[in-house]
Amino acid sequence: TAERTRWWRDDRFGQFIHFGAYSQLQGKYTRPDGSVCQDAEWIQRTCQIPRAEYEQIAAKFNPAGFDANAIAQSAKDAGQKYVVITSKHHEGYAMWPTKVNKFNLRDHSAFDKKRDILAELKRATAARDVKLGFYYSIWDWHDPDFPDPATFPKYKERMYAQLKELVDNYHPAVLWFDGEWSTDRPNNPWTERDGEELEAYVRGLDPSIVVNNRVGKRRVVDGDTGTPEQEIPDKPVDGQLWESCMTLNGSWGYTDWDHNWKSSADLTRKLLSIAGRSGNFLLNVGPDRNGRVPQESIDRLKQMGQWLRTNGQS
Ligand code: JFZ
Repeated sequence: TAERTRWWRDDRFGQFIHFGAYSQLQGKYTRPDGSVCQDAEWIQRTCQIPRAEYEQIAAKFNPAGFDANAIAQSAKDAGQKYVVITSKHHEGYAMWPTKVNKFNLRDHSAFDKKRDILAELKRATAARDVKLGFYYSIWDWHDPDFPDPATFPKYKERMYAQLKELVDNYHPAVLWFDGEWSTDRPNNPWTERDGEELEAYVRGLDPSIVVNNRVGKRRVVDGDTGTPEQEIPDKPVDGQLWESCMTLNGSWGYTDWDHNWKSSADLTRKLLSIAGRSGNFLLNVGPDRNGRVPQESIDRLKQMGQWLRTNGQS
């Protein structure tokens, strides 16, 4: 762990990106009766969007404005040394051309068939000496084999195959797991064994990948890094490395209604407070349906970078 996490412990500040088929809705779903339901990356569940309709929404997704160079440059300018993007969130939609299923940005969208945004982001970050990692949800709302204990092993095989694609094709520096806490399988939860096995699998694919603790249920012994969410802990749990992830407003995925932006002064104070406690800060942006990062986010990252440069921290 010490060797593997050296860069991560030095780098301190990263950019989280929540981007998926849910971004197409931009935080709003209009029900057949005309009433409006709001949420971000959880919108499918919160608003109980029928599966077939959600698939139709995903089929229209066309993030033509996604600009990997602009994103990588915004990270660079902010003083962020790594980027972690959602490769697959709970909705089950893969943001790369996976061969495991068709529910992905290549095969199930209105997007340019020649483009691969994870490959674009890999190139753009590498060119700027910024590392790239992937969020990957164990919980999958789209795969019918996920909730049923009898078929779960089949889902697991596909999940393993997808992770192998991600590692072999993009060589991520981080795998940021989530959704091991799924409530769809109350009687057959993600077990300690499942977590141990998945972590060992990832280590076997590439031992240099930094893995977060949500890979398993044991939180402290699993993975390399703890993941407090939207909070700054007083002290690390059992000496574990940790990374606070936070939103710039109140949402992970893009919404057109959340204007509750934190100030750049507040964000800079948070970064310093986290770094002072030897933690990492993973600060989130959510591109809109076109793939564009909101100007409010860009401005805040820029201001944080300016402060860091002026005060000799970057
Ligand atoms: C998860 C996701 O459900 C959410 O959409 C977002 O991606 C966030 C970064 O991660 O939400 C969580 C996960 C773990 C905890 C709380 C919310 N937790 O451990 O307290």
